[in-house]
Amino acid sequence: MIYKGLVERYKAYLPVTDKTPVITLYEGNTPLLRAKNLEKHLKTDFKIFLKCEGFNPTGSFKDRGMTMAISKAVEEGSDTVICASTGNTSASAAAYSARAGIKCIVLIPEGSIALGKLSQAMMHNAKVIAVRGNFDEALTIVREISQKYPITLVNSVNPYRIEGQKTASFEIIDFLGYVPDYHFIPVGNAGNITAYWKGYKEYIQSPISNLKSLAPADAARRVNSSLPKMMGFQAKGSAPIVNGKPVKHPKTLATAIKIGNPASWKQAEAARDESGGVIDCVTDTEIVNAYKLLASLEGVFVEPASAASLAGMIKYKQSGKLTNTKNKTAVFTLTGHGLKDPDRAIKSIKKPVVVAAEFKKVLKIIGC
Ligand code: AN7
Repeated sequence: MIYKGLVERYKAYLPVTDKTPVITLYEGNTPLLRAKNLEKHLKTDFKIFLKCEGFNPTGSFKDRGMTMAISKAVEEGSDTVICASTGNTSASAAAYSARAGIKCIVLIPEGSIALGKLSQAMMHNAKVIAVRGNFDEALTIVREISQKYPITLVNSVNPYRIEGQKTASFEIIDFLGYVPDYHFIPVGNAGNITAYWKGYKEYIQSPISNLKSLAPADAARRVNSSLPKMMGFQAKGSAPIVNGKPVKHPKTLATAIKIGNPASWKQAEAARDESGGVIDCVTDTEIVNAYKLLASLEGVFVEPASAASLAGMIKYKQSGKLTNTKNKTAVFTLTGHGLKDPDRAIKSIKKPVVVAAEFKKVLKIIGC
């Protein structure tokens, strides 16, 4: 069957009807890649799978939530949407709004979003407003605007965003045919960890999911025993959930997760506690290390925030906190594409060698 986007594929699990005007760029259906080079390099018993969300139409997982949020906004008669964003939400909202033919307003923290994301929002013709402040302040403003004016908020506090994003868990189960043991994921505003956890819980109870090993009658048992441990990782300078209090001036080079007061804080803690997982943090150095490993060992170029998931696993392994990993499956959500933030990539690697355009000089550099 020709793939027509995640709403079409998973409509039985989503709050849509035949009348919903589905706005889609055929998002979802992203690769779940086994990462054997990484397994070998890290000397781990884990079977590592990478959920490559950078392969979505605008280059991040946000498209899953945005197809739902924009479709529902149109269904409800809205002609304008608004969001605050560290970049990816704005790129996605702008693209889906363009496709729907509605207006899109985005507030971004000035100077703190990657260039690729800013260029997307602008190219898709959103009204881009850079505020002299951080993401959390921008979110407060757009929340207030959406309460006072007929403008639909499409940040992940919009429940349709979570509904769309939960389909990533469905795809993982459908692909593997079983539920993974661990799920590692970056945490910023905490919508995605909330969505994955909701998705896992709902899907294992579904009689039509592709769960080969689970008879429907056993579903209740599996809810308690076999859901993955949700392992969320914030950046150390922006780790409010780990610190137990909001961070006023969040810092990290992973600008996507530079968030000091996550909207879905409570839901993220619930995912952690119900699953027996953790929410912890990783340093920028650890993030960049994992970022380079993914690109150099697996051919998967992600943006820095995405690498927080792998950085977290490496940190836990090194500190001896991950035991009994033999034959266990760990899925890593790689949330956004590396091309979103080329500046960071160029800062993280050796510059190309420059030589004269001469055969012999080039040969010498190659070492022939
Ligand atoms: C690449 O775009 O919040 O914990 O405004 O872009 O669900 O917030 C982006 C978040 C991880 C964190 N990785 O996800 C925004 C925004 C990437 C991201 C996250 C984001 P949440």
